[in-house]
Amino acid sequence: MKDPNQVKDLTSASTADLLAAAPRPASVPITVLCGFLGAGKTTLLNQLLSQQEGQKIAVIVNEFGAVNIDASLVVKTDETITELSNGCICCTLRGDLLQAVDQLLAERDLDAILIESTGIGEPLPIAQSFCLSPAELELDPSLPNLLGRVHVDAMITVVDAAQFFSLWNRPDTIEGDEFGRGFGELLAEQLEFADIVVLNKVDIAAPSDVQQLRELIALTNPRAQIMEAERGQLDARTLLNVQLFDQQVLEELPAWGEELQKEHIPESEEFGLSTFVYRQARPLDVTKLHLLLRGGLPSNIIRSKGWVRFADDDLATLWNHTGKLLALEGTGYWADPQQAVTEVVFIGQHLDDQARQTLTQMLDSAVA
Ligand SMILES: Nc1nc2c(ncn2[C@@H]2O[C@H](COP(=O)(O)OP(=O)(O)OP(=O)(O)O)[C@@H](O)[C@H]2O)c(=O)[nH]1
Ligand SMILES: [Mg+2]
Ligand SMILES: [Zn+2]
Repeated sequence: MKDPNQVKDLTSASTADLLAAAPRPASVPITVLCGFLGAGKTTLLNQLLSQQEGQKIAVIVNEFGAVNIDASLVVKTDETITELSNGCICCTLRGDLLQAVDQLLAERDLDAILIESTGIGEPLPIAQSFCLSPAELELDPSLPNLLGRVHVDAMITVVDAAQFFSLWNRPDTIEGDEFGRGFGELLAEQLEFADIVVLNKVDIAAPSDVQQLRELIALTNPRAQIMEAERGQLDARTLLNVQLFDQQVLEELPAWGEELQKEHIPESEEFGLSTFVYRQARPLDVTKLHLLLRGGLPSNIIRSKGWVRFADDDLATLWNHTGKLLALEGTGYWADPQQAVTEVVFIGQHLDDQARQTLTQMLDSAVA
């Protein structure tokens, strides 16, 4: 039998009361991993995912190059992995980011979304994408509005503590910049708008560099939590669901409004960065490649990564190079050795036809 009081209550309730009583999907927390090329974002992402048993997590991996190597490196669990390639989610792929998140929300009930930015992405515009409507972001107003459906939990910047200052002091400058600024500009922004800064690679970093980084962050972003890590090994409870992002604090910074007003030139353009993919179907000779790499890569190549197929084994070898460090590690067997090809993505400055040709000739000389 119906309770007459309940019927009466409902009929007298206002529309607002009824809406409030209806189950509302909770806003999904988003954690964004930023940090320069090769700092250790994917390494940290994998550490975090390995600690999330039973959680429904979606992962978005953004690569500046046309080939998404990172997506193949994210640990295989039941997480959905969305690949956004060939651009940057802080600028050229902003609309794609909104659409990707909207689609994830439509497809699944989620506990969290983890996003890995490209190494040249800026945290502030990425955060703004989840704080403002498409119209406020001056994007196509028909793009999905995520307000109220997601919120930023924390912006995390990963730093290569071993190579930070060599990049910071790199003489290359932004073309035409009246103050002669270079990569330091981007590195500073990545530190400035982070809620958490992970000083990674402390195993190979000079203690004086780690200390200097702490001092720099204390000066430029005193509200950031600083953590030191080796291969991103940190307790996920200190990084996820921490509610450290504070929109109000950011809104008060002059940079918030400036970012919305200025024309955002993609960092790739600003720093003259582009990518080149080397592909080779014939297997490489391991000794030849090692000898060739002993001389180092051209200094205009800042980051390179991909897969190498060697002639004498069926191991898929991961090529992972950042700044002055290059690692070649066998990570497992090719799913189909007949189809295996060497594919390495190079990210660097001045990657014109001549530079591409030089790289191609160099690597071709290692063909078995
Ligand atoms: N020695 C040392 N190497 C590390 C550490 N963390 C990561 N690496 C290595 O650094 C290289 C780059 O790591 P990734 O996690 O791919 O870096 P990333 O920031 O995701 O790189 P991009 O996505 O290309 O910008 C890899 O060869 C890692 O194995 C660390 O703490 N110590
Ligand atoms: Mg990565
Ligand atoms: Zn960008």
